[in-house]
Amino acid sequence: MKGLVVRSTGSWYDVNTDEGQIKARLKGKLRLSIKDVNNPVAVGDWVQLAQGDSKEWLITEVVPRTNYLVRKSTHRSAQAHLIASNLDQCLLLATLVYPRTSLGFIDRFLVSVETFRIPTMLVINKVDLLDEEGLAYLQHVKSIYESIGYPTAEVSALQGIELGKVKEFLKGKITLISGHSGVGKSSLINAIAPDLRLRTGEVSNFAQKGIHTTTFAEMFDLGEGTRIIDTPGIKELGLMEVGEEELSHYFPEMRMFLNQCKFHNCRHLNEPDCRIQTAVDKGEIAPERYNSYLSMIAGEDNRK
Ligand SMILES: Nc1nc2c(ncn2[C@@H]2O[C@H](COP(=O)(O)OP(=O)(O)OP(=O)(O)O)[C@@H](O)[C@H]2O)c(=O)[nH]1
Ligand SMILES: [Mg+2]
Ligand SMILES: [Zn+2]
Repeated sequence: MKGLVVRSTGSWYDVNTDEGQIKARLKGKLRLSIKDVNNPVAVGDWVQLAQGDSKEWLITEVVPRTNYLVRKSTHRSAQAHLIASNLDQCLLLATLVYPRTSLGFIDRFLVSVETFRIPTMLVINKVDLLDEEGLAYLQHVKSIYESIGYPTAEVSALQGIELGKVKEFLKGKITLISGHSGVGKSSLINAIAPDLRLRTGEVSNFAQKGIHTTTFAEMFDLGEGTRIIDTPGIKELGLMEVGEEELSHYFPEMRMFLNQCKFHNCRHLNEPDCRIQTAVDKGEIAPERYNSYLSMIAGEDNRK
């Protein structure tokens, strides 16, 4: 029997099958399909199931994935955790305040999705909290990402502001909702599908960070082919398989200039006649984006 994993706790899995939803465990040692990832099965995986000796359901095999996203397990750890797989698209939820999402984090996320060319919308939540200065910065952030092809939306999940654009984006697709803890992922899903009544948590006043209210990824079926995956907040994102020489391919605004540098192996740092550096000087590439590129090359600890 085949099924779709809709929830994973690490020790057991909720799997949707033709015979309804079942709970399953992993069969003995399931081969790890991706190197350096510590969970063999994730939400969104299609799996083969068989019944064990005491009739319990066992996952015996994972159907090859079309794509997946990973995050680092802990600080400086080489190990990574599979977030979800077989996605049609992603919605990155960010906030400019309470908590603040850095552009560096947004850019790391976008590089991750670009490695599989997963269409992604950037949604800025909690716009109700922004003062005049904050709203001006919001417009700046929006224009950076809109100009390089990412659709954006500015919303308030709490006050139900501007959710139409988000609903339209989600329609008929499997969408992963990701972002730091406390940005309002579960709140946004509740605003769109109130019947789900997902648990939401406070943002700590002291650290201005979320408290990891959602602890396991879970896929919800909203009907008519619309499925969304709520996930625990991520602290760090691993760029597992991205080498220095290919990083610029995952910056859409750099792609079109790539064969115009003097050296074909140009890293776009200090090399002479580099079209990317020229583009930054001419304002064709946002300095914020180029800075993110530089810190990813430097491997700096700016993942938060
Ligand atoms: N002011 C304001 N607060 C919001 C908004 N959306 C969510 N919040 C609040 O932000 C806090 C965190 O919301 P959650 O939905 O739990 O955040 P989350 O991203 O799911 O967090 P994790 O599950 O920990 O990853 C809650 O107190 C929400 O009420 C908004 O649009 N405006
Ligand atoms: Mg949550
Ligand atoms: Zn160059």
